[in-house]
Amino acid sequence: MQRPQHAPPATPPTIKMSEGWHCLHLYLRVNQKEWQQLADYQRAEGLEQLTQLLDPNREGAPKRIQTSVVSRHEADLGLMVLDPDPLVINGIRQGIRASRFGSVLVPTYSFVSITEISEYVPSIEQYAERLKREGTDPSDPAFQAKITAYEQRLPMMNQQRMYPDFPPFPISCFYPMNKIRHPNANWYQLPFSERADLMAEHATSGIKFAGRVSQLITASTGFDDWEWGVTLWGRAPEHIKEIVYTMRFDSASARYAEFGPFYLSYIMSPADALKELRL
Ligand code: 76R
Repeated sequence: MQRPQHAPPATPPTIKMSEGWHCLHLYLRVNQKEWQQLADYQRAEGLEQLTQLLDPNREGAPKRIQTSVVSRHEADLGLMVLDPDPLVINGIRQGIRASRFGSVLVPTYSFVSITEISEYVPSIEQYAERLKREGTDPSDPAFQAKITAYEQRLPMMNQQRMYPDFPPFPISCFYPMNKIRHPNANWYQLPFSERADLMAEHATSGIKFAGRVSQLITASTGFDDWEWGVTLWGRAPEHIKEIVYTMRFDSASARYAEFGPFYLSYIMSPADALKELRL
């Protein structure tokens, strides 16, 4: 039988994506009153359950899970969880709720997103075009050297965007952001070429922080109230302030970006984080 022209593709319905991972940022606050009501043996049990649940090396753990201790008062514990299966991620949230600490660790903020490769990451051809536009002569050996270096870097960079590893940095900063749709500054009405130029300026400004800050942009249009989640990891705290401040001057941010709340946190093992929380 002939398929009607607009039939959807014949792939089975699924909650997994064809590529990339689901991501959850989850922030929890200690309810001191609930904790005080637990007997010693219940506290010990809660600690044991949580240490086990959040252990990145346990069997069935999400592909990535990072624990941190949050600075601002809205939360005490921060979790960042990534996995191809959103129910494995949900298992962390439900596992906490169903544990002895279910009413002790109360979620106060969360952010749902997915990994992606931005449409503004230049292909090799676009990169070559940009070099030419910026005045590098294709007959100059430096031109070919840059192309070759980019060809080698791109697959690794794309792998890191879709299936990220956590960098070995002790500070994490998370915030959600949008590109605005204001009558006088509407990102979504700019032609692609203009947006690509603005994002190229943004990338050039960001690259200066290599080695001090590592970033992961996860997409949340349709998944959460903001369009992206920005996760930054810093080698030291001052780099976080500096990158966010500096990048506000990029035209893409200065004119078009708006930001939500910032959650700064200190990365620790689950056991150390729970100890820091005095649980
Ligand atoms: O990934 C890459 O390196 C390619 C270039 C690049 C893209 C496509 C890039 C580089 N970013 C890209 C996309 Mn970014 N980024 C932010 C923020 O605080 C702000 O002003 C905004 C929050 C920071 C701090 C940051 C850092 N970037 C994006 C997008 C998606 C746009 C889309 O797809 O529509 C957003 C929302 C966004 C926001 N960016 C870099 C950085 C840094 C540090 C870099 C350089 C990374 C490097 O070392 O290569």
